[in-house]
Amino acid sequence: MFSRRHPDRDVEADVDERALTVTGPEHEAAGVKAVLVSLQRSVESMGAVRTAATLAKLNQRHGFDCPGCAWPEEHGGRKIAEFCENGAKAVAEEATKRVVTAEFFARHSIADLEAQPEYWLSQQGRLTEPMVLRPGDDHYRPIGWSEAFELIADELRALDSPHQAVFYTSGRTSNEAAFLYQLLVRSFGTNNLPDCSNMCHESSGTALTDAIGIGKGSVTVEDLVLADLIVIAGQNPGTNHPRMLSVLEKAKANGANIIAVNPLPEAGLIRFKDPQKVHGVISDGVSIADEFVQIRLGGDMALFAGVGKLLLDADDRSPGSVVDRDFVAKHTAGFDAYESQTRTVDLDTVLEATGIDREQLDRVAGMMAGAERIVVCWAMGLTQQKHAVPSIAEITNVLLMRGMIGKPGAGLCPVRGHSNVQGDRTMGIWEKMPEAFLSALDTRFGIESPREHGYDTVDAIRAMRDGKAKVFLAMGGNFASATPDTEVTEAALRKCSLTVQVSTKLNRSHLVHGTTALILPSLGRTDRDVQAGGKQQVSVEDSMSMVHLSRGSLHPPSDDVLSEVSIICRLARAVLGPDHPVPWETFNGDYDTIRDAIAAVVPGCGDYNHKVRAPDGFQLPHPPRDSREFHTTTGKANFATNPLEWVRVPPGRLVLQTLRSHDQYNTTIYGLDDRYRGVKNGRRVVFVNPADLEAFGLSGGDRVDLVSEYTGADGVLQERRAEDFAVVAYSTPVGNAAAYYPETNPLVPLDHTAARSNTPVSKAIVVRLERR
Ligand SMILES: Nc1nc2c(c(=O)[nH]1)N[C@H]1C(S)=C(S)[C@@H](COP(=O)(O)OP(=O)(O)OC[C@H]3O[C@@H](n4cnc5c(=O)[nH]c(N)nc54)[C@H](O)[C@@H]3O)O[C@H]1N2
Ligand SMILES: Nc1nc2c(c(=O)[nH]1)N[C@H]1C(S)=C(S)[C@@H](COP(=O)(O)OP(=O)(O)OC[C@H]3O[C@@H](n4cnc5c(=O)[nH]c(N)nc54)[C@H](O)[C@@H]3O)O[C@H]1N2
Ligand SMILES: [Mo]
Repeated sequence: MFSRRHPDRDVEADVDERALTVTGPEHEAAGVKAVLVSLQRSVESMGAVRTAATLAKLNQRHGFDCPGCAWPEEHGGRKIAEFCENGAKAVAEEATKRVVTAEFFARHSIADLEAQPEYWLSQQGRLTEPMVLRPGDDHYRPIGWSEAFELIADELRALDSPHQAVFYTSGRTSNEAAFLYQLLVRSFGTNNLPDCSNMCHESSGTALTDAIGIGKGSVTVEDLVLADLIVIAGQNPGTNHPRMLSVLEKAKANGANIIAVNPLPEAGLIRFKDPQKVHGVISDGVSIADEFVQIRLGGDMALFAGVGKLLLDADDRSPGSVVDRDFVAKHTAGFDAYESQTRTVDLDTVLEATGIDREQLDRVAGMMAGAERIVVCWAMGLTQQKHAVPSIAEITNVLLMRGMIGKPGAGLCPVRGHSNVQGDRTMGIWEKMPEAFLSALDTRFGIESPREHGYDTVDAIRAMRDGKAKVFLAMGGNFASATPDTEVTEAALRKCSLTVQVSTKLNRSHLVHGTTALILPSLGRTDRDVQAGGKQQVSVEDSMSMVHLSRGSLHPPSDDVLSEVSIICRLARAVLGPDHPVPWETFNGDYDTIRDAIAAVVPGCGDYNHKVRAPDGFQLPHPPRDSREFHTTTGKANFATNPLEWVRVPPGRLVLQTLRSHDQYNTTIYGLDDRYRGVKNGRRVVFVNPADLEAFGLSGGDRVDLVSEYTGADGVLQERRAEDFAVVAYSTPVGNAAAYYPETNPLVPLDHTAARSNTPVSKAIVVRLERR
């Protein structure tokens, strides 16, 4: 019944959105339904036997790392099944038996495929052989691997400068592949290494590096379980990090309070049933948030500034009870400036910016003042704002004042997205790696890495748009759909002489192509990887700096699919020639040799091959967490003082956030339902407060166009349009709306980026609704 799909037919994917139904949000996450949904999904696409074999290995010591999110596995004996509904969906998506063959591309022209939605494209199955689109041709056709590598090498060598090439990375790439990829790119002569992190947690890295000297979070799972107060701001764990919920449940069982700061009452934040536990399945579930702060979009900096002021007031009433004077004196710099600025914060402004009332602000401050071990978690609601960096700095200020860094049960917890996005950065995927890394790389390999900074994601789009970059290569991801300003980005990609996508599944980036285009199919996390030296394993780093091995075991979708490591090594040989000092062939044959190189170059990775083989892997050093050491400009943790910023709603307009439904992984759409928000059979919906609907004379179900309004640096008003969305009345602050990414990416102006991190502002776009 579940045999491999016949390649002579397309997979049907129902994309009819006319059947949209809206039932209103659910008030709890997971539970029986989640288990059933995940198994049903997996069986549909993988078959029953493959499902059982695959899910049994997911996140187990001798299995593979979940290609879903970057939430860590728990230590000390894994549960029988350490996965969640959405992890199972991510696995089913990759481990599907459906395949896309040369015959599929012969049947479908580019124009034909371009007319299909992203959902349909990904449902067609795994890519099975390298394909090329030659200049002027309207179909992808098969090409041999060697010929493909020669073609790329010829294009790269024909450039006037290595800086005319851009090398993107998405966050699923293993540490081994990431390390070799940056080595190839730097050997070639550029730092043009944009990655998905530029659109994701770049703001966290920027703020934390200033404040504590390292861009990573300072807590472990154990700290969350020990905390007595956990704040979750701008994150929807029920959908995006479901395994986090069982940790929150444990923390609550230990007596922790939880504050959820979010414009939306997200199901997982309100109530949760643990599908991993029998009692969870049958009980009524646990109430997660003790305090739900329904904040206005972009109000977080004001919230934490207001809390800071109230904490100082509380300390005045009982000196030393709130401010950790000892920690502040010994370990921090800049407290006096922070204190004098924060004392002047106007609480009426805070109430206006956040939209909450004074009683709730007092309650939140009271909880922050009374707790002994506080963890603050955040994700895209904080990082994708214009003032993301100062907002995260304000959170850090409050934790520093309370001495909440470098002690058990307390700290900063940016919750990462892609399963290895943090590891990729550790391995050197960054357009501005520090000098120490580059010189270690040069010493190890006898190369000369370029020193001038490269393009990040937004700058890479500008460079292609302006004709400064001509070759685009992506190690995974879906650049055309994931980036802002779709029309501008697509035009930029189309200007390239060559676009190359290393991918597992078909996506829009294969159809928005340069003069010549290549699709290079790669193995995924779940696939068996056998090289000259035998069966290989790779390593990954989770959101809490734990590094461990991952071994795929499934039969690859075809014999003509290469691992990312092989693709990089063979491409390097073609581009850099046989005399290049890096032993590419040795690396390709045995990944232990790559790990030896990582040990020599990457800070904290000494003895990598040995340490990564410990049953649960090893934890990378984190000086603030480990020993309250801060490698900052002052040698101490830095308080920040920034002018207070928030997001205002212009009259007659709404501020729109773009977010994920429960049935997608970034640009990969699993289905058309958002179960927790009560939406079925449709993604072109916009969630609006009923009072706004009334003011606009609209009602639920009406169809509208979303028109974004943005004034550029030249003072000229720009408009962008996304057509035909159904209006859904929803609980969101007045003036704030929400709609799904990537359908709304055409509305995000390329220049609308966060100060300093250059992250696209995907969570605050001024729009008007135009009735159709
Ligand atoms: N199943 C699944 N898992 C995923 C992903 C996926 O697409 N699907 N994506 C992965 C990736 S790459 C990432 S980065 C993470 C993303 O994980 P999240 O950051 O949880 O993802 P978003 O859907 O963007 O949700 C942002 C949340 O922030 C809230 N929010 C928006 N603006 C504001 C604001 O101004 N202030 C506050 N306080 N809250 C705000 C929104 O209401 C929403 O709850 O998930 C990862 N895991
Ligand atoms: N408007 C708006 N835009 C956003 C966001 C938002 O919240 N709103 N979020 C941003 C964020 S947080 C992120 S992280 C980016 C995500 O940006 P990307 O990482 O570029 O996008 P994904 O959709 O995760 O990429 C999916 C594709 O990756 C390929 N793939 C999957 N697994 C593998 C693998 O193992 N190897 C290889 N080689 N390829 C693989 C498949 O072909 C699949 O089609 O989007 C950003 N864009
Ligand atoms: Mo992300």
